[in-house]
Amino acid sequence: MNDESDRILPETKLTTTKQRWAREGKFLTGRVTRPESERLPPGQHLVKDWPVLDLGIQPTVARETWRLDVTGAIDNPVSWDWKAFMDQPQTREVTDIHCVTTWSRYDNGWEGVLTRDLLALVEPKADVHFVMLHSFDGYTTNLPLEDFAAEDAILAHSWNGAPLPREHGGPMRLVVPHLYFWKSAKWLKRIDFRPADQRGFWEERGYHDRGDPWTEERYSQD
Ligand SMILES: Nc1nc2c(c(=O)[nH]1)N[C@H]1C(S)=C(S)[C@@H](COP(=O)(O)O)O[C@H]1N2
Ligand SMILES: [Mo]
Repeated sequence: MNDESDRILPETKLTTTKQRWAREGKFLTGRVTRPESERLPPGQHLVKDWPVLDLGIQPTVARETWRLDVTGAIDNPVSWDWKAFMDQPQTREVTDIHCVTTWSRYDNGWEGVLTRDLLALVEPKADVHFVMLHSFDGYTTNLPLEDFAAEDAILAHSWNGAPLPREHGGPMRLVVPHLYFWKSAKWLKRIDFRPADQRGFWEERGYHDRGDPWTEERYSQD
């Protein structure tokens, strides 16, 4: 901007320091939270440890052979090896976990690729409304596109500063913080964009199609 009025603003030490903070993102925690009073969804209790829940198979997926395929009704299908995945823009954030078995865990630090950055790259076609996630253990789970595209949904390879442990879905899992944790597929291998909804593993077995913890969408009504 070369507007004259810009130049007569005083440049004090404080204003230049504050401009630097804005550039550097100082004090940004990356945290996405509700007011403390609304932080724990109904029927949940807090845990400090991190429980492991899965189908009993914890696949060993080496980074050397790992691949992520992004398929379906999209303009630019991708198949990433580990390097290609790590070459994508990386984001850090801190979010809470809410499991349908009633435990919640606060302040989990994730690092990985935001689903929004993936969406910008693959460009789903206009008729895409759902996403099906496929994992290396055979697990599947489905999401409406808007939930997959939440601003804090992330393809996470690290937790609290270290590589995501295998039992929690390493080398890479999805994390969708605003839904029950069964939507957060561990050991993710394929993301499939589709016009129509189809139920995943738990959704076929009595769990809710969407899984919003704030309205206790725990079980399916039909
Ligand atoms: N691939 C895969 N992802 C999965 C599951 C699974 O069995 N396989 N279980 C889901 C369920 S029911 C929960 S509660 C969380 C548990 O994640 P955690 O073991 O890291 O706590 O993973 C979800 N993602
Ligand atoms: Mo779960």
